[in-house]
Amino acid sequence: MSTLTRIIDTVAATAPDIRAGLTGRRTYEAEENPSGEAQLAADLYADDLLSERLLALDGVATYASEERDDIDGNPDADGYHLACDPLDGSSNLKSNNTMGTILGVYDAPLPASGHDLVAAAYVLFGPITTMIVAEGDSVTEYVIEDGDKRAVREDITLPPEPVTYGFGGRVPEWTPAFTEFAREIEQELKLRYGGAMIGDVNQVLTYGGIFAYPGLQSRPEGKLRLQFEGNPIAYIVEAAGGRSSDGTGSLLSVEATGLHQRVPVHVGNSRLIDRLEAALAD
Ligand code: FBP
Repeated sequence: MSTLTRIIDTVAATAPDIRAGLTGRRTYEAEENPSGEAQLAADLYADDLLSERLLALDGVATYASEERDDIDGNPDADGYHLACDPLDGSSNLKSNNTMGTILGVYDAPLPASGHDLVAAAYVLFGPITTMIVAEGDSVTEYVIEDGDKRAVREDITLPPEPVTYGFGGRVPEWTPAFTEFAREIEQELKLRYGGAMIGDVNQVLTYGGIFAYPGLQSRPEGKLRLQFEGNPIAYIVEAAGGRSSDGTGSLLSVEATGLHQRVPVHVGNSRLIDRLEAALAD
């Protein structure tokens, strides 16, 4: 079995343990993550479980996550470098809404370019637990039951006719150019924004459309982290025939300058991302 398959299977096998451990961990800890956000007990629990199990695998050199300052493992060792968002959308736990785990598998020490990704995946804790895995240009959806993953959709591509949109950040904080673009999209598509990027991106992967957490007037670099969120989601959407953008070009081409750097994230059907870039260039 390849190292990549063992990594993906370990994340799938850990998902039920994470889900089972959420109930009693809906309280905030005293600490903040490196991005200055409050950490839930569940964030730390999921991070510890994943780091312990993934770093134990042969062929895994390092593990980094949005919940810890530093990279663990041996950056000089042969093997993959893993970037993880252990609980994306964790602010949804208190209101019992969707969230999940994001993983990027890099073939270079972090921080690395999106072009160094060899695979990316996310586990979605929705009514059921599913996992989307992209490797090369193939994207597969699995249902996770009792830690086993069963393929239910293969060779996933974005439906050509977009249906849904989801835009993060407060509307008054949007730039005038993004606001103008959003006003157009609102006339064309249905709103699907649930506060967890992977839930919203799964709408786009399933029905077609666009998800964005744009650069804001007070924070032009946006909210989402390039290594743990932007790159893996861009890799998956591009493998499914869509496009990603930081506003000017593919997220995968954004220069990696810091482990916890933020980046504006826009992903979806290619022609919608083309229109977004044209609107932001105006
Ligand atoms: P976490 O990974 O810390 O949960 O943050 C990311 C996120 O929750 C995304 O999943 C989501 O798109 C966004 O932040 C929601 O932000 P906001 O609360 O500003 O709408």
